[in-house]
Amino acid sequence: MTNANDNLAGADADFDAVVVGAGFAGMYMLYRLREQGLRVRVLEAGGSVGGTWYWNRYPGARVDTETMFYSYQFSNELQQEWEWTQRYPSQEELHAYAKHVTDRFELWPDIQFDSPVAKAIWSEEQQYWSVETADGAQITASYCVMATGCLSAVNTPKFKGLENFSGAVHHTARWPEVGVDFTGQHVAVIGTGSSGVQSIPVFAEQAAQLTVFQRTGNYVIPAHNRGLDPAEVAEIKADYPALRAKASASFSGNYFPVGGPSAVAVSEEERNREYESRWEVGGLAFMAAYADFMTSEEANETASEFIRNKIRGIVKDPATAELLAPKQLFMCKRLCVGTDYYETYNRDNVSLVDVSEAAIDEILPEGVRVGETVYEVDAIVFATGFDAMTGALKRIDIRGVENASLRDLWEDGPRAYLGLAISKFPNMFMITGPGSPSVLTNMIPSIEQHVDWITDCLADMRARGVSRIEPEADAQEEWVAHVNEIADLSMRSTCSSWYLGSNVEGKTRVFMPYIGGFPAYVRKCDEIASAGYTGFSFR
Ligand code: NA7
Repeated sequence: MTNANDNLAGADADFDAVVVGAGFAGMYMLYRLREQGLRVRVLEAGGSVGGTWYWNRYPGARVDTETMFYSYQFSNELQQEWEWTQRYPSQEELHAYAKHVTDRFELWPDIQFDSPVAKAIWSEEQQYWSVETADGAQITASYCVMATGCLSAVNTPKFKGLENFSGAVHHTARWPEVGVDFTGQHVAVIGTGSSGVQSIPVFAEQAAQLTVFQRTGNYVIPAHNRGLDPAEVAEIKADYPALRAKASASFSGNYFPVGGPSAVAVSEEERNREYESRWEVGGLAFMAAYADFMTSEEANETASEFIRNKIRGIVKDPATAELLAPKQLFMCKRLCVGTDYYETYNRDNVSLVDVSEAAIDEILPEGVRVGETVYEVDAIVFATGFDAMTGALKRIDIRGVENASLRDLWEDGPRAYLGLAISKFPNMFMITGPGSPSVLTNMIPSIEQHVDWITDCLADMRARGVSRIEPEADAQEEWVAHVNEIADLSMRSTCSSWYLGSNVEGKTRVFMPYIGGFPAYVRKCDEIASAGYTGFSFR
């Protein structure tokens, strides 16, 4: 092993690198940095590894991406030995996988749990980061990697009177480990994004009465979840590297069958056949039916109307069906994948309340008030999502050179170079940060690409004897302009969604992820690295 402190900044620091977060990003970052001989400490707010798959343990929580491809590929032994049981495994299975990876690569000793990070301060004098947890403990490290997740900062709208509610209040992303028993209870669910879509059918089975408060109806494609067939798994595993490469070469890093270029260039009959077959297969692959959903309103409307008609066919009460039928463009918000979601509204114990125009006015001790109506409930579930992409970073007080505050600099939206690093914040990296494809792609391959890029960059720096890296302001501005410019070409940037921050009151509306596709982004990162890290300055 090399002496890790050779050529590293801040040789007096406690660690070579501190990684914030022990989700799939932080776990793999730890593995790669340690492989390089670096001394690493991971600080994790939660009580275990897995990030998203540790926190989101609400009933019905499961991944909506085919798990044979939503998993690590960095170790062939790992991907060969791990046996997924389902097409879309539950949170429990994903958490078990995270723990298995942590065991297998002996990551546990370097992860400190129950340690939410409150501050990260760069010292120009010492050339290191000083990272402070909420209890006031500090560690210092030459490099700081933010593996804080894109959907981890919980969004709880500030409803008037919430503190006076006499029953229990839960958020899907902070579900109690011991579970919650709603048997015999009247329950309110606020929010109908993925978390609401997955949990509502499960709550409906248990609760005496379930009232769903919907601000926006979402497009929900059936999951058709099933146990994985051993023969199918064996076939994938026999050809894993090639299939992974094929997935990475696709626009979203997913292994989807690619459809035609335009939904309106084919006959209605052919188009509906395509939609039917994708509806039957289920899942996010519906999005890949045609390439022009985000550039042609006419094309978009064909998919929207197909799904609305499905809803009208499933939901028996026509008024409820119309309320559920989404009005916004298909794919503008993250597409949901569900099991018996629309069917649940045929149950006698489930009702839907429209809060798109008349919003929730307040929470009373006995329930939820909308206009003159009070919905009396024993419990309220917030399925209200996250302060996406920037929330987890802005909730930490991050200070760079000359005490520059990330919160202030990102007041009008995030600015980062490649979504990987930020000007004025030397030796700090982000994994799947704003300005990278992240949430528009299959997250685990995106995470691996970022972690590998960062590791290679640090190895290159050590080989060249440089210890400090920071994006140049001009290169960053150019990248941000490019990210915005291509976002404007897509209708995705035109409607309310967490991609734009419109779900959080007061958040500046900026389309945050890079929409140019995974392959184009990877090419750009690789070009920059091979040209000697253009756009970065070194010392
Ligand atoms: P989402 O997708 O952000 O969904 C949150 C839901 O909560 C959505 O329906 C919101 O309506 C609703 N919401 C938020 N604030 C309010 C208020 N004040 N009143 C009523 N309704 C509200 O979060 P999820 O946790 O479901 O999913 C996040 C991602 O995780 C998902 O996209 C997948 O990638 C996995 P809105 O649509 O803003 O009108």
